[in-house]
Amino acid sequence: MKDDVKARVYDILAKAFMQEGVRTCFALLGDANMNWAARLAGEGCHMIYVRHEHCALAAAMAYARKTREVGVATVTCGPGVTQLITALPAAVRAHLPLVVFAGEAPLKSGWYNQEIDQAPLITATGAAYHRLHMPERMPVAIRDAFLQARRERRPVVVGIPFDLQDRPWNGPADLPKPSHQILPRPSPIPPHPDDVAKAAQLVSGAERIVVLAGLGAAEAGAGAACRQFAAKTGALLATTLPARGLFHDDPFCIGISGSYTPEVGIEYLAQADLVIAVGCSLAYHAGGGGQLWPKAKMLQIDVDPVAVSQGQVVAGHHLRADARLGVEALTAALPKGTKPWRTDAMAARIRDSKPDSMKFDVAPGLLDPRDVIEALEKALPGDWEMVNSGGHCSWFFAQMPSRPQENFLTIREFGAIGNGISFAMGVAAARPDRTVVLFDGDGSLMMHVQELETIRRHGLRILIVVINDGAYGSEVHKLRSEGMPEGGSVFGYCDFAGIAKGFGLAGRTFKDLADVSKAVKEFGASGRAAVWDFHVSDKVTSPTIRRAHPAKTKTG
Ligand SMILES: Cc1ncc(C[n+]2csc(CCOP(=O)(O)OP(=O)(O)O)c2C)c(N)n1
Ligand SMILES: [Mg+2]
Repeated sequence: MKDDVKARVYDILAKAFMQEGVRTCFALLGDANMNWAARLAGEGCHMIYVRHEHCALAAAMAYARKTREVGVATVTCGPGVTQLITALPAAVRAHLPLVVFAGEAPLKSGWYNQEIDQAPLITATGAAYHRLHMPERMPVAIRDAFLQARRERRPVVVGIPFDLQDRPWNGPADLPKPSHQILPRPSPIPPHPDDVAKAAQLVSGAERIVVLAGLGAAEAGAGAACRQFAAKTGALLATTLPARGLFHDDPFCIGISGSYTPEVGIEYLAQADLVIAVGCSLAYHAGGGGQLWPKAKMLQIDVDPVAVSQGQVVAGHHLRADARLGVEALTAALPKGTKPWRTDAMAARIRDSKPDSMKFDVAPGLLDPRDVIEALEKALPGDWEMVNSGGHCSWFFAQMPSRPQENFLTIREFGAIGNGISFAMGVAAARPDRTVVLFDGDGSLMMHVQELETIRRHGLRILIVVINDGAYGSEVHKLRSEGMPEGGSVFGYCDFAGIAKGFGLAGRTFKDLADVSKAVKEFGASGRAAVWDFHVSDKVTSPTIRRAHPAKTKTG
């Protein structure tokens, strides 16, 4: 029987989320979450209603990365939950704290068409799943879900049968203290002096040092310490892809280390005799699978150093510490006047070299993607937020070295395409005062193109740059290198400007680059979201593909 006066469980659950500090929730509604979501909105939470559950979760991932808070999404039971299965592994691998409010099928029915055993689906992705089946304990369970997400830095999905959500509230009047009030806040870990002495000895014996900073270095605020260390030792600086821009204005930064290393960077990394990885998990791609610095010893400075990462023995020397404190202590322990590798001539080469100088034949009417990125790098304001997606084209748009790390986001840990538009929405929600620029491929954008409607409806200020080669370029280039027919990966240049207009956004096709600066100014003044479609040649092959997939057969 309905009780219209008494609070219901979903009312209390909405309050429990609000007192966890949730101010934005990415949602797609159904029977099993809509009452709760309506109450959450009523409590003042900013709801972003997307068109696919995957996009709700992916947007929450970007939101969590940008705000360093817990990202929140909600889906209905059954088909709402199964849609999460591609985003969750990426969130797990990227160590993103998320809480997902998921409905579950009602307990009272003997049969329900959307019923599925949700827990094993979710736990198979590496996320945690909690069934909340005791209404009186649910606020504590929500608090614990936030605690777990924060402490373990991973997604936690709470599944709540919707008949239980609908019941009158019979639990305690007061909510438990929220997670952020009871979470331990340990201070950054200083290094042990013995480890510092050993690391200093290693550094003193090296002549060509590269400091490789990861996202952990950025999060620990270790950027300045790394620069000081590099200045004292004459070292060069590099970052992983997600930490791009941490040294954006340092003349001795060779750019990204890994699959996206520019030409000059590859040359210098190959000469290194010591790589110092700071706040960096040493993922497979960061060192080009061990190929990029064949002569170098490896010292890892990290709160959780490892010997083996992603199937490879990575670091033989370790300094356990907070990234900033570790680098500062190491710098202080070094004598002045170590042999510097860096020279003014190197800085000039780093500044003046193209990321990739290979020549290709580009057919008239098409663009070289490298020129597109060079033009945008010059034209786009430095304080706009940059979001990078995946695909073959991601090599090209990785090459924008002038942009600071705090304005950059990419999450690539599961290697899935189709996330760019969601990540851009998450960043736009996290930084509503900023303009967001998404760089995406045509295939990736097409995978969740329905979200253009969400962007328009919520008035999100996003410029989508499509590097459109009319194909799944990654597959095309690999198939070509094998001498295989590429037909199944070629789609032709679809009209993204027309598609954008159909969704109520501005759209434009670029056949040349003469107007890019003017277009950027017009876009900035318009206040509208837009899709810019750059038709590029599929003949321009990235260095990564050329290295990993050299042509086996001439295809002509
Ligand atoms: C969800 C998912 N499906 C398929 C793939 C395989 N895949 C990797 S790159 C790619 C092509 C992406 O095309 P596009 O976005 O146009 O970028 P391009 O490679 O053409 O530059 C595909 C299909 C994937 N990584 N993720
Ligand atoms: Mg493409």
